[in-house]
Amino acid sequence: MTEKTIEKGPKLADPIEASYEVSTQEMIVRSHKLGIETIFDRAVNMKPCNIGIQGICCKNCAMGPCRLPLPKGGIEGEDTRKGLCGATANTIAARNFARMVAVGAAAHSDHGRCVAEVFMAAAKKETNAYRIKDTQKLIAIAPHLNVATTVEVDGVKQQRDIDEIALEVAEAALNEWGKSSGELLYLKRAPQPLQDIWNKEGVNPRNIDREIVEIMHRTHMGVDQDYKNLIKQCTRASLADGWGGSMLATDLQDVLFGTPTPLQSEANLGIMKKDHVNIIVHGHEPVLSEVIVAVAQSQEMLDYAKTKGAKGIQLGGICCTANEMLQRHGIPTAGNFLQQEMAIITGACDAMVVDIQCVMQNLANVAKCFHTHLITTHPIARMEQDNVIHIEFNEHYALEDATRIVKMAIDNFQNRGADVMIPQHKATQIAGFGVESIEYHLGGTFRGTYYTLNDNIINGRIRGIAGVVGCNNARSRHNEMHIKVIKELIKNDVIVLTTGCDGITAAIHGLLTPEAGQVYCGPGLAEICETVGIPPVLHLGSCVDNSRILLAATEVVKAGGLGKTIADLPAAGSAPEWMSEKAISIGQYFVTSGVYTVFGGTFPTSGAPVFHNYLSKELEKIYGGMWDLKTDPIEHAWAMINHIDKKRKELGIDKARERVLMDMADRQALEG
Ligand code: BF8
Repeated sequence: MTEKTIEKGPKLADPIEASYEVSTQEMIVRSHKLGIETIFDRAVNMKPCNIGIQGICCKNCAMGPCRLPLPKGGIEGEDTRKGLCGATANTIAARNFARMVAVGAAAHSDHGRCVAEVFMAAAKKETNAYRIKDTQKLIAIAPHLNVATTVEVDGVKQQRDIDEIALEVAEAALNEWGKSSGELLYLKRAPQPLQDIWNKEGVNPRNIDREIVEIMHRTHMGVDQDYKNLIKQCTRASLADGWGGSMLATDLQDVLFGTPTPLQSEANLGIMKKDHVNIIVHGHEPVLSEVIVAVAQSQEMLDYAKTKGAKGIQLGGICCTANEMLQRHGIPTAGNFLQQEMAIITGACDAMVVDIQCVMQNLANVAKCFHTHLITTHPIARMEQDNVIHIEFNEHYALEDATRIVKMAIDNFQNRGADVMIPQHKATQIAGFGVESIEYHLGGTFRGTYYTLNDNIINGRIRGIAGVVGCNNARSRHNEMHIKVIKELIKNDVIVLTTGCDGITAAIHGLLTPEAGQVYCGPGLAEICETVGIPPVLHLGSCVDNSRILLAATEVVKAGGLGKTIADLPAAGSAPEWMSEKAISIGQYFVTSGVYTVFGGTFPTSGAPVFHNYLSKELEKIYGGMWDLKTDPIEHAWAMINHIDKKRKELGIDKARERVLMDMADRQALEG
């Protein structure tokens, strides 16, 4: 390890102000001692552009960038701000917003495409690294892709050959990215009234790629200049993400690698082990990491590690690759987005294997200070620094690639310096929930439906459902918003579904155990957690698995008693520390699926009040969902709870909360 002094930026981050989480604070202190700069230091030295942050800087042509700052004291009367071409603040903000949706939808969907290609290779039996694992899920999703699962032989219905179904599912799925006619097939999985709205508005995606390309065209200089029309296209592209690329990614991953079921694991930097080879997988696409897990657990590799003086191999994950490995294999989580540099700064990371998305370029600079092998694996995500090793993923040679990577990490164990500091903090977590397991846990084996969940919402033990998801953002104190928002929600009997870095945060702070119910929840939710044995915060996986939340909400609608569509449910969404363009795409498909969605931090349209107002008020009249921004965590949570209470009132179940002990007559009166 070489010690370096920080050349730029005289200020260092205050560890306590930078993070709400102790092991991260410890690693920030260590980084300062070692003279290693991290994102936390850069955040205190570089302020964001105040115009860009409000969405009112246009750099879509070489006559600009045209910057349209809000006048001091706001706008009175007509908003006369214009770019050189005459583009208004609304047009500029809407175009910028649309491009964020396009990038976010592209990221999720391209991930889904890669999985579909691996799925195709597995279906054709072209690779020995993958096979169709969950045939039950394959049979469940096939009809949604118009693939028959049965065939009639001599007048008797029989199940079709699994290989044939898999091949047709692979073909139908891949077709969703570029078919020349029709609409996205998975839209039909949504509640009918929601489909009716999409049909009426004409926002049904035609295929996944087309909607993203069309945003890029429409936002070129001099094309779409009507913010309402631009938002329609945002809706198409975002629905192509949530009900398309992301949902296909989730489904195909489940079929290939197994549908998650609840399991126990651990979370935080303390999962790394001093006497083990530590391999961290980081990114989003689980296709190579799945094979790395299998190889690292093989006896051959464990024996090899012992020959190098290690007691074993410890795998850990960062970001959504972590969530994928956690939910299917119980691989512990090393940290969330803002902890990626910290995992290397422990000095105990023998290899960090990265794929796509949310991988900081500074990892290479941090890795240079240690023995860590930083290995990029994806053809579309390489790094320029010369200490980075590139081993390109190919589904046909995945086993060989994974073996090479694991061996490199083992060989590197002996190069570890003496100065190792692994924080001791880690927490137990129960993760791996999904549409199927919620049905099982809250419905029981006999009923196997969402009836019990609905019943507990109707009787008021559960006040409502919140989806709290998304990133960390170095502009706010790491993890603080996430935890304060979640704690306020569960304290008020709102059950939380989580994905992405929010899920990791909840795990690290001890909210993913059934015992958390007794400590942090209101009496109703605490009772459910104790009776059913679930945590008050259910971890549903990675960010593409937000599609699981859409389907869970649809199941709640189907189970009855809580309205006819997602917008009727006592439910709300939140991304308290968002930073990624993917979050904007997710938010847009939640809003246009009927969910009131609150973001923390900043919102990239605040400099264009008319357009901003359209997103935060007018969209509700069309889709039943709308955007909101709340920067204070308690206000943020209460905006969601108030929305939930509003929906309870509209459903006529607000009285039930006041009288939890009801007799049969009360119930009949309520139902009547
Ligand atoms: O897709 S929550 S920081 S890791 S973008 Fe990235 Fe945000 Fe984390 Fe997963 Ni999602």
